[in-house]
Amino acid sequence: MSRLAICLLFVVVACATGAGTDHYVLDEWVVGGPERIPAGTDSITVENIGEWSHTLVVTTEDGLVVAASGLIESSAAITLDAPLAPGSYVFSCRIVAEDEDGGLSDHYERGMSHRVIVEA
Ligand SMILES: [Cu+2]
Repeated sequence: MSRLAICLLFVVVACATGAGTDHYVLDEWVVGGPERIPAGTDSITVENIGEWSHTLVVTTEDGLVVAASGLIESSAAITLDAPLAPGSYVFSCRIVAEDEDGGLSDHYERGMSHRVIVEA
C-alpha cells in the first residue's frame, strides 16, 4: 500500500525572545496540548505519537502562518520556534494524503486542529 503525502511547508523565521516551551502531541486525528499558554513562549515541542506522519502549522485566526514544522515522522519529536504574541492561534496539521481507496485524506478536515490562546 502506498500513500502519497502532499505537504505544504512554511517556515517563518523570526527573532525570538523569552524562553518558554510547551508540549503538544499529534495523533490520528487530533492535536493535543495546552489550550492556554503564557506570553513569552518562543518555542514548543511537538511529538508525533500517531502511526502516520504529521505536521504542525501555527496560524493566526485569520490564517496567517506564524510557524510550521516539516514532516514529523511517527514517534519523532521536534522543537519548533514559534514566537507567539498574545492572541488566538490555530495549531493544525495540513497534510493531505492519498488514502487506500485513492481518495484524499485531509488531516485538518479529519480533526487535527486545536485552538490555543496566548495570554498577555
Ligand atoms: Cu496529520
